[in-house]
Amino acid sequence: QPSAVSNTIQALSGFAPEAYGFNAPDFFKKLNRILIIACGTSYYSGLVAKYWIEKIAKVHCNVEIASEYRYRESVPDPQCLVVAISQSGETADTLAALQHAKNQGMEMSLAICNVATSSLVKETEAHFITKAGTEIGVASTKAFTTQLIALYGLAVCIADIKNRLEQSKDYILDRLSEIPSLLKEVLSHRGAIEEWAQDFSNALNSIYLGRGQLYPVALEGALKLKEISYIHAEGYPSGELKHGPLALVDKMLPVLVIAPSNSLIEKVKSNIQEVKARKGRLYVLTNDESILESSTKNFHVIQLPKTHEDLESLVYTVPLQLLAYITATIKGTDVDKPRNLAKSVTV
Ligand code: F1P
Repeated sequence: QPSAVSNTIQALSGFAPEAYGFNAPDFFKKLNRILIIACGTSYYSGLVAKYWIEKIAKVHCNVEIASEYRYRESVPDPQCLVVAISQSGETADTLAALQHAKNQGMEMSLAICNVATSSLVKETEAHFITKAGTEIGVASTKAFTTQLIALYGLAVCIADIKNRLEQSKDYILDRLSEIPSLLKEVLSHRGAIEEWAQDFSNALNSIYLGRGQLYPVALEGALKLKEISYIHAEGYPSGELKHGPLALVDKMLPVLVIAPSNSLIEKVKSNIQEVKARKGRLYVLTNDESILESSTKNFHVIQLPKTHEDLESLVYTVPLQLLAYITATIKGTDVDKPRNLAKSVTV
């Protein structure tokens, strides 16, 4: 992960539009909306990107599941940039959704893809190739984090061209460049994650909670656990807990909470209390001192490094991938080739 992320940061070329294949910054100047289409893990990276594109570039952004979007009518907008995200670039639903967007009059398209020779790259006007290297496993891991880097870079790049950047590009790049070493630090928590994995491997169901851009990270963490360990896991926005999922919480249910000390932390703390009051087994990833202090037998806490709020999705993804990996290893499932799944779904 650290080297794949580092290589992808380098490929951003300091947030230059050329890194995305756009020679003329005019392309970015005139766009007023972004439509992201993708499936599975790539869809979740798109959901994180919506936070960045709207916050940093201040451009409207819709994120659509490609397998749904391809069959419905949307309002054509010639100034909309269609961003298709795919590790393989061969996912049939994503290719069909791209074609569908073009048929509806949306001609500007960008691929965020890991394979330069893929059909998706051929069918888009511009592209950014992520540096995830060869993804051996069927379940995407490095593809997700490198897609996040590409999408964060896109938000910064558009904001810069539209004169909407609140800090200098150099400052933002320095901050982003710290991520690979933070990921190394995250990986050093393997011992604690192994203990969590022992508990998860005995569970039938689990819940993952996150708020803001960490909600899609909760979805992705839950998907990884489902894909490779076959344990049922659902990701929810923490605030949604009281609108239904709270009924599931009892002393048998592991509830994983992504709780960095950011602007939403007080809300997340009250969500943690809601679970605690119902005797749920809590597994909390945080860098908040007061949460660390309250760790008990049924309240497990791992301390992660601090980073800027905008980049927390990168730091909090990797422990979830590691948790899924170790849980699957304990269960003895094939982590590289899970049952019923294909590397790219081409039909
Ligand atoms: C999309 C995807 C993956 C998933 C599995 C099936 O692939 O849903 O996210 O892990 O491998 O395909 P892609 O379009 O990103 O290649």
